[in-house]
Amino acid sequence: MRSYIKELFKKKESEKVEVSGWVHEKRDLGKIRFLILRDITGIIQITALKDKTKEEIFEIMDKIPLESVISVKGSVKESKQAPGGKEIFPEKIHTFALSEERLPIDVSEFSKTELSKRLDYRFLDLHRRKIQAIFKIQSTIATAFREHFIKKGFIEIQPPSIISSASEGGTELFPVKYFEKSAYLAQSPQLYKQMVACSMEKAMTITPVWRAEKHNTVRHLNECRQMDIEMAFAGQFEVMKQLEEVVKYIVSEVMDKNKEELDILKVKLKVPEAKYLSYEEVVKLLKIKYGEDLSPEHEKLLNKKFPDTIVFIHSWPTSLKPFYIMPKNQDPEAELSEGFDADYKGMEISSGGQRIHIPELLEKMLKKKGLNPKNFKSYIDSFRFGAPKHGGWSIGLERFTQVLLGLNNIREACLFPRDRNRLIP
Ligand code: AMO
Repeated sequence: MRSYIKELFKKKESEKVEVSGWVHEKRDLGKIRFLILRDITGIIQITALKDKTKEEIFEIMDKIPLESVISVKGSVKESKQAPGGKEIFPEKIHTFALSEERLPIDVSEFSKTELSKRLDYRFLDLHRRKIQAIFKIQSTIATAFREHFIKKGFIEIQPPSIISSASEGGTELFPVKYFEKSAYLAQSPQLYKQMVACSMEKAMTITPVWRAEKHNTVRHLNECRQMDIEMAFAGQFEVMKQLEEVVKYIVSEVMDKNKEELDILKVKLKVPEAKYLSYEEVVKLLKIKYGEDLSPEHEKLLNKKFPDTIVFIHSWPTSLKPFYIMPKNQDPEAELSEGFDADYKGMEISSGGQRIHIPELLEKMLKKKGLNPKNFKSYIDSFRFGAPKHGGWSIGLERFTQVLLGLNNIREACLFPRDRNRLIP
């Protein structure tokens, strides 16, 4: 029966084993052949000595192209030189799938193939241990997020992906053909999670969203996944506290569950501190113009001042926040709002705040933003039948993975990125 490579390191000397995986590396030292076999749990050395191994096995080890899939039956040997201290002496090798001799990208540990070429062959790029480490960690992030909020009594919701009008001002929409109506791909679960919070109180979701922004940056995708919460009877400070707690939990889970992956990526983590500053305090601290958004340079500066800290910037100007964010004192003329952003390691990871749950105020704020309340009728109506104060936020899953692991480009944190120029694979 097949064993995973990780389990082999617990086996006794001379124990018979069978392993399957990909040919990771090969070396020919005259009378010895080394082959490194890889599966999802690790790598192990297969060592064949000319006078102790069948001719046919030696031949297969000579000819088999890198990344081919094989299974090896043999016995475990202790070895000081082998990675992990154990190796296998092969008695039988079976070839499951031959790879083509010439690989279109370099998949070795020190691969220098540029990102865009790697993404053209992402399916092969995913053979690399470094890349696998990123997505194993991303799986921990999403699982920790879900676990944390389920334990707190949140319900997981599945919002629609096809919507009839914009939910985030400022970003563009992808139109879709929807029978006789015009429809769009969802930019956010925003309006739906609010409706759920106003009935079922505590909602969470991990869901894809689409943004038709034309710019091409290292921190934006046109399709990304968002991890959102929304809760009733909460203002911006209550939901920021929820964010602080979950980010700390996610980081501690990654530190605990992904030691090997962090080693492979050479990333050292610390559970972050939290700092709460108002927008006005940040304007003074960074000497920026009041009413301006933070630039990437400002975010980096903030990280220098508060390293390993989630920096919450609360009470933003209404003009810089979407229409659904509550203005201070429920006053449509208020300059400041109950909206916030959270920065970590020099980049925005999340934004959110308290929402408007008063239909008349919502209509006024929509108009102030140049939007037509008629297009939001059912959303506005949802607050006419018993809607409490509520708030929430969203963390971008790929953005958070990028930030946590210090990746230069968000595309590294997305399995199959969709951007202006990329729809394949
Ligand atoms: P916002 O648009 O700020 O807010 O998005 C929240 C978080 O989602 C991630 N994100 C993105 N990641 C990659 N590519 C993109 N194009 C992209 N756009 C956003 C970021 C960002 O901080 N509905 C509100 C949230 C709320 O108020 O609950 C919203 O979507 O990490």
